[in-house]
Amino acid sequence: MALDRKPVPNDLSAFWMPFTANRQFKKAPRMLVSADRMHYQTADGRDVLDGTAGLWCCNAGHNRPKIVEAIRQQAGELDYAPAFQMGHPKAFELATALRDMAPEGMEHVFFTNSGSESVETALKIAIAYHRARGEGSRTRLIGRERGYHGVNFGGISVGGIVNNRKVFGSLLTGVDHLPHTHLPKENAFTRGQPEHGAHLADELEDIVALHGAETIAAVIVEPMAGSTGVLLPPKGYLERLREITKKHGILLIFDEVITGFGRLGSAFAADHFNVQPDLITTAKGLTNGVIPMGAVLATSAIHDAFMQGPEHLIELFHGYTYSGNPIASAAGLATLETYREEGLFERAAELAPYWEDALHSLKGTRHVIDIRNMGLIGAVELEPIAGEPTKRAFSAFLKAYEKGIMIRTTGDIIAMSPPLIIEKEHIDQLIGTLKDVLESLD
Ligand code: PXG
Repeated sequence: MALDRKPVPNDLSAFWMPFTANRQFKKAPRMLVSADRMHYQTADGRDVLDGTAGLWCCNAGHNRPKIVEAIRQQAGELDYAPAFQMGHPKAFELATALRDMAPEGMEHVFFTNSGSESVETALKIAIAYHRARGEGSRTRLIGRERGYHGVNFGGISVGGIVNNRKVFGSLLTGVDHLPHTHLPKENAFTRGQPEHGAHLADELEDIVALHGAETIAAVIVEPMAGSTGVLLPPKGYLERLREITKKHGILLIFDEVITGFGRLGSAFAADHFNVQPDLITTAKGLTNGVIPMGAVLATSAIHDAFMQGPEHLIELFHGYTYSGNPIASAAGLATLETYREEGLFERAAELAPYWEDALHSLKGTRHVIDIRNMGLIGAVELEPIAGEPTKRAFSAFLKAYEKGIMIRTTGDIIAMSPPLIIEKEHIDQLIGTLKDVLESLD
């Protein structure tokens, strides 16, 4: 049925695909042609259950009427307005709506077009903030091993994924890294936050002792590391990081590109863990993934540090052609309304125990060496094939797709993050199919 309406292109060569094995893909393409609520439809006419909310972004599911209509209407009313020295109402409305949803104290919103741009923006704001306050020596940025902060130069510099860094030259200077918090020996098969590892935050004291606090602008971490396999913060870890950063006048940036907008059962991870950062980066779920948009949330203390000097001068020399784009803003407003009207964050929290039980029922399944979960996110770690890391999990991904479920893999870890509208029977299907797939793998 899908085939006669949406033919598959017969030339795949021009599109250089992102983060994809291009040659392998083009020999056996996996083509999605439509989507509705919890399902994608493939070019060969099959339904595939979306176990990943696209790429962790379609938190309200697909083809949601309010969002679709808002985009349609906005395109016909005001398609584009200059982003610098001009405004349009929806960007201001969305900033206010975001502030109202954001953790206490996050009073201001800077719009970007992606998570990567949100990260660059936050890092630049952090450095410029210190300079605006007369602490121009604070330029150093601290990230963490196994951190993912997008693909631009700042983000890969503070990030901690070797393949995203090693072929791209010398990166930013003045960057250091905290150790990651993944301790499988101590914490395997923990439900929710692991017990062990809070002490790893104390490594920040060593970094401060090495470089001097007066050279450090900010620490950036994902409150829960998504891309490198759902690594949850050990109990007490984020609190400790907040304590140490505060003590030394260092800003704390939470990269909530994945954890924002209900993934953990609260609007933001900062709420969920009750730890207040200075800056929050977002994207993805802000527009339900439908139109590219990101945002950086900042406290008044940070914003106000820039609001000095003559009023006719630009306070921050930063921004994008599409910052607060009208159609993206309309999509964002409709998305936040959908989350609110349907109580989707609360729904995620309510479903979390069912999700947790379902995921952990995979303990004992062939190849499974760890399971991690929180809110509506989960990871199943597999024993790698000796000498061929990533191969087993990628085989699982291919088989799962054939059997009608979409999962993500990173290394030998399977990650799942379904739309927050998921029903219990979908969870059963997702986990049941995954079990069959794992049992069938070499
Ligand atoms: N920060 C975090 C924490 C992210 O997860 C980005 C920044 C960059 O966002 P953009 O919009 O520039 O892609 C991300 C993105 C995966 C996967 O499967 C994860 C992301 C993107 C694509 C795939 O792990 N995270």
